[in-house]
Amino acid sequence: MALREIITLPDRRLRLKSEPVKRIDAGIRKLVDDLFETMYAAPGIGLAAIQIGVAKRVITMDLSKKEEDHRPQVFINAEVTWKSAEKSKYEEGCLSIPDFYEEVERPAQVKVRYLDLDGQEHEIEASGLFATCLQHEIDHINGVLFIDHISKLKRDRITKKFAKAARKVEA
Ligand code: GNR
Ligand code: NI
Repeated sequence: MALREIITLPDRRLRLKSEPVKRIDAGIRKLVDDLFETMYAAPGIGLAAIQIGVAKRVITMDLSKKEEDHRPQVFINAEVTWKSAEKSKYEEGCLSIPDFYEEVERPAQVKVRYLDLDGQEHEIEASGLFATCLQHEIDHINGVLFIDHISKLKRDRITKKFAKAARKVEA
């Protein structure tokens, strides 16, 4: 396992559309291990491979509470197959947009189709935080960030802040 660096705004790789996984081999299993190590260390409740610079449709997640045992989940080639008309709001954050939190409105329930690490296909229905996190991570593998779902005014403010911070580091 290896701890990997999480890429942050304004890194343009965050806007890439990730490629489907064709074969679940040792490379993919290593990628999943690295994602878990990096996600737990951050700490975060979900992580998409593109956040460590790998444009493959691989997502890890663990929604267990601190007091509970780890409940690691892997979603390969995940896609939303159905969204509820009902919406819900949740205050989101993103490891690739550090220290910024904003309420995001999304479908309250979704159905998601994906492959597990054995290549078995599943279709699940999610609600609550699970639905929010799945949509946040599936957005990542499509090059979409949670700030794309907030007002343009707030999005521009945060985009500019990160662009300016990056220029300072460079200078
Ligand atoms: O750790 C994370 N917390 C979180 C909180 C609300 C909605 C989504 C998330 S995902 C985030 C980790 C992350 O950036 N995943 O891409
Ligand atoms: Ni994120």
